[in-house]
Amino acid sequence: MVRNSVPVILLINGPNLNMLGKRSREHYGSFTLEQVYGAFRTKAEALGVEARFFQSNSEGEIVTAIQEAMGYADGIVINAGAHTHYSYAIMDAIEVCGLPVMEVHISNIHKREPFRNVSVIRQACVGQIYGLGLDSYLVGLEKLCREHVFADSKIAAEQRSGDEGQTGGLSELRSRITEVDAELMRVFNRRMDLAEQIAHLKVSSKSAVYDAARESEVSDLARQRAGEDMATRVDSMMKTMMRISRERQYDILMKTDTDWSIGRELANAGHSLDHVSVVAYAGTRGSYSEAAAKKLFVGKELLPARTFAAACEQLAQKKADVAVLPLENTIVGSVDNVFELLQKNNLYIVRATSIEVAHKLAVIPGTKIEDIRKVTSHPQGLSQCSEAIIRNGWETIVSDNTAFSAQDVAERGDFSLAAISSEEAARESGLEILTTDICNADRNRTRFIVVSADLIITPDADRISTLMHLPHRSGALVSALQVFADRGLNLSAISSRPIAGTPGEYAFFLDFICPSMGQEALLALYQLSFEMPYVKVLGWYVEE
Ligand code: CA2
Repeated sequence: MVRNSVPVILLINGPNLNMLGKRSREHYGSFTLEQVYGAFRTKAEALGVEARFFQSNSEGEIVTAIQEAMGYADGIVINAGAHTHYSYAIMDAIEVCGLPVMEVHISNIHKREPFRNVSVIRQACVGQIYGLGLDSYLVGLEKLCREHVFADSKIAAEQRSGDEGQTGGLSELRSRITEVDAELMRVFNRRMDLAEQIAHLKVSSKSAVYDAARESEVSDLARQRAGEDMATRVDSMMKTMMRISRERQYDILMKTDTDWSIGRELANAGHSLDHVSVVAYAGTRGSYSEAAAKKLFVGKELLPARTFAAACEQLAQKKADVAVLPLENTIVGSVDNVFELLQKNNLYIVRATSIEVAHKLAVIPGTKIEDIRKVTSHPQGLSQCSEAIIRNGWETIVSDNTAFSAQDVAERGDFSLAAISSEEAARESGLEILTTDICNADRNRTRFIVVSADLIITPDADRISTLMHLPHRSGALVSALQVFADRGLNLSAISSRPIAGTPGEYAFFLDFICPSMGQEALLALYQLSFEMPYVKVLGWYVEE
């Protein structure tokens, strides 16, 4: 058999499609089958293939047409009409013919009656295009040619011409990709220009940038155009495109928005910590919080408090200017209730630091390790030393603070009780330190934050801490993070907490590296303040 040098594509239309344009315009539009043939022929010419046509209302004739196509065609586009949903004979014929066959439908069969959602021929076809009206035929033809007919003949040509051919093929394909990329850039820029024009319209009409209904419409259309096999990828590409378009729009809108509450709050923030003269901290002499407070505020008055909450209370009562609280530890993660305290007392983070936490086993002088039955410390201290506690079978007693636990041991004078505290706290209480490794890891560090009742953004600030409530929809966290990533901001910490009273919903604490009042961070916050249910800046500060 002598094959045509121009690939031949057969278009098959099944039962009732000869009636197109005559009735049922609601689902199938007003175009006729003749018009479909005309558009298909024009597209085929543009693609460099020859189009042939076949229509029948009979299943057997369609089977025969498919079998005969094996003798002259390079691919088939088929709208099998209602046979789509039940003709195993047509499915078998497609499978047997060995040609690439693209299934097309004028209407969106997946959004119609349940019996139309099923296509028994789908598994034998290379793809399925639906819901684009007459365009389904053209998109189907183009996809069939580009991804199957041309690709197959290219591979065959390369196989025929051996290694040399393969190298030439690769570089040619790459240069074609470069051309496509250039084309993509042009299209992308056009889309951004349109997004900008929309932004200017929205400035005057004061309407929202994010329009969920419009975005899902764009997504749906893109999925249908892409066909089933590429739908998810194309959808994710379109979502990225829409997010970038929104970002462009927010860039324009923020310039003229005087009513942005986070922006106002940031603009009214203080710029210096010079006024700080009293620093509250949880614990007593020798506690790790005291060490952090001394490191951060050299020579200032330090005000001890029994608990973290009591340290925050000192702020409320204006007895202290700032409070130092532990936030997270390298072994056990975040310190319970500090995030809650921040929210409850409406406090801001104004500085941070990290210190080495070297726990010691502190006992009444003369106590031997074998005498110990119980250990006492703050829950953090107990967790950070959990392995030694379990190994020795010690009972645990919870204390408000590691330094208080050392005081307790000294006051009780009990040889069977040891405190887990710093060396300094042990010394302060006149305890002795037993030389035994008790911490779960060699290096143990805790990060402390300085909190204040006012937002203070010092010029050396290099990170921002935010609190966000995310909507209950798939990909919400990713899209929030993406807004920062698109603006070149690096995520430096992330943690989440359930939102009290709303089971299944979470608050996210997200930290990003960015300079004081950096424009990119401001734009990201501006965008998210419209797109997320709740956004708060917890602080913009430096970590020493
Ligand atoms: O959406 C499509 O292209 C269909 O394949 C069309 C078939 C239908 O059975 C499939 O479920 C989906 C039906 C074509 C009937 O065409 C008519 C055209 C004009 C007037 C009446 C029917």
